[in-house]
Amino acid sequence: MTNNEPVTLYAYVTSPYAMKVHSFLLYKQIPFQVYYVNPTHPERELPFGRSIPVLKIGQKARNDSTPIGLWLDQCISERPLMPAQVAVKNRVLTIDQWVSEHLIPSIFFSVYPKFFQPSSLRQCWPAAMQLGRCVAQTTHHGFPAGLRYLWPLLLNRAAFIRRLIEPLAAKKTASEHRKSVLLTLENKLQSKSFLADTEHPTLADLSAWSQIVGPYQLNLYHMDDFLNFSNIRLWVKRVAAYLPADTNKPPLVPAILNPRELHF
Ligand SMILES: N[C@@H](CCC(=O)N[C@@H](CS)C(=O)NCC(=O)O)C(=O)O
Repeated sequence: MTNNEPVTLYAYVTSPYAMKVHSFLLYKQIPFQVYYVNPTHPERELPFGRSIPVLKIGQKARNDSTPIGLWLDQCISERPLMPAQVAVKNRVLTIDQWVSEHLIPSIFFSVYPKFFQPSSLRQCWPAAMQLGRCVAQTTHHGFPAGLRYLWPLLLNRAAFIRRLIEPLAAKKTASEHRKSVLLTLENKLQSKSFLADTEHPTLADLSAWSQIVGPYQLNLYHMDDFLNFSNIRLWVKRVAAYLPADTNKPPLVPAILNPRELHF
């Protein structure tokens, strides 16, 4: 990568996978911009495909969050996301897989409106409405009026969310699942500064960190629940110290959405 090649992350402000890549870019400390795509027709604005995130560096573009992280290390060797040692690298990839299979689904599960379970709607409805508001306020070319109010319905119909949630919903409620995932994360951090027991954050920390901090900063209902876990709370601040944002490095959640500060 040459110094003057523009770097653009194509994202939805609410996409967990885009948040992963956003935190990789902050860690790398390279200038970049975020383009918030219109979710009704992502293919019209993305460099290719219709899945978020896409990262474009110069004229090259890639999708899929973890492969994007590996590609970033190939393009920019400073501040590596992946450690050099094979055993540590494998630990990082195993934790990243846990993020994809457990932590990210726990977020979708918590905000997924189940119209035939009124009790679950108390939590899901405010979160789903808040997600709609956040997307409506950030979408690059604006958003069809009124669509944000249909967000709970759109979330309910999204095939990729259904695929993630269906296997979980058969076993536990959303809040049971969320609690057990946070407890696992708390235990993974026992006597460690970073998840793969490294001296600096790795791709594993950034993948998981963005899933704790993103929903919290978006002010999603109940997503401050990690504050009850002391290892997680301290690790959130420890990783945040490596991710300074400035005018060339947009914060994970833009100021227009009044992100919650990490003062705790
Ligand atoms: N494995 C992909 C998953 C990406 C993904 O599912 N993105 C969602 C947005 S949060 C999406 O665009 N889904 C629509 C689709 O895949 O058609 C990654 O890690 O980036």
